[in-house]
Amino acid sequence: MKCTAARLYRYRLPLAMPLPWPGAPDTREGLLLRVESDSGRFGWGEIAPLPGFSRETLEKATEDAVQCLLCLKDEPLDGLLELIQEEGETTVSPYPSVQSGVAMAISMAAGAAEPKREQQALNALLAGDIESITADATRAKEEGYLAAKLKVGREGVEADIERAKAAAKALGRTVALRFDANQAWTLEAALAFADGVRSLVPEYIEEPLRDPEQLPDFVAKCDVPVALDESLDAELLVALEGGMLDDLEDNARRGLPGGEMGLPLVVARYLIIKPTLTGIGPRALAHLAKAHPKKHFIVSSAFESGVGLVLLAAMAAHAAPRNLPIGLDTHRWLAEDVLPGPLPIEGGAIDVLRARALLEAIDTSKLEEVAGV
Ligand code: OSB
Ligand code: MG
Repeated sequence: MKCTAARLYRYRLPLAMPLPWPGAPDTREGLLLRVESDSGRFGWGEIAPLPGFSRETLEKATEDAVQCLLCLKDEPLDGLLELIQEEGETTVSPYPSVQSGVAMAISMAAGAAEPKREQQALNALLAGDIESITADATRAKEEGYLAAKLKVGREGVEADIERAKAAAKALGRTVALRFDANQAWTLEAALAFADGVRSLVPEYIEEPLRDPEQLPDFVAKCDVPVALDESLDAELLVALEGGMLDDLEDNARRGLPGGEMGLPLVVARYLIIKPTLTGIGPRALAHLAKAHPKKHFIVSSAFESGVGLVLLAAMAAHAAPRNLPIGLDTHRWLAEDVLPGPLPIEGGAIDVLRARALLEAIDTSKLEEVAGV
């Protein structure tokens, strides 16, 4: 099986509401990659650096992705897959957004990243004041969501504890409650929050600390599980792929010096995987999840288009052994989409097979082609 054609398209989508950080762009722009194989299969990838989060700009990613097209043409897909798997996605491009987009397109075209379940559970995002939290949490519970994630860290700790209690009350006992503090707190503030929400038995707190190197202290002093997001950068993931975690754990257990940088990785039970920002593809994630059965890997979006969201759901359903709810709720920000229909989300889960079928029906004549081979 070889790659017979590869095309890059650019999209620009209006937003239903402003992206939630200062200085964010007012439309979402990115690239879609479509590769075809001589077996008649095709694969999609999305390349959409997120301004304010990605180091690469869309212009840089575009230049690089165009170079990638030239390398794909007429190459055997198996060889490309092997290259990505053995040497890591960094062989493809220096940019995470390009790495994950190319890895997704190739593995889909090769049939090497097939979903292992039909339904992928999702997590609902909660933000805002107590009134909107209560309304959104009530709806999430009614719709059948199994997890909801409350954004915290923007107001005082006491206010956040009240917001958390309101969320927990509306969610009841059957919906897992997660928190994301986006590195807002000092160790003291984080411990105060954890103490205030202990009785709610949260599933985890994502990035509680301004200084993630203090995560081992946090974990030593409280029993709320921790998730890494911002501090799980591409380099740390590559190290994880290289089997570093075992060495780190071993050193930590024996009190040996060195490797402190990786200690957050040792103490975190949950790892939030944003492929667009970290460059990981479906095969590498499957490999990681297999090698680290005690960690929970949670695929999460970074405001991709519907195509990217479908691919992320498929990636989770391929690679994550447990159907832990994943973070795709960013689709609420899109006022329009490149997909020919709405995402098949029902009962707090996305139907991965119907979602992938949407990719088959994309009308490429309506997309702006940037390059093709
Ligand atoms: O705050 O975790 C964040 C998306 C892009 C950049 C930062 C973040 C996010 C999300 C994605 O919150 C959705 C999720 O993780 O559930
Ligand atoms: Mg986060």
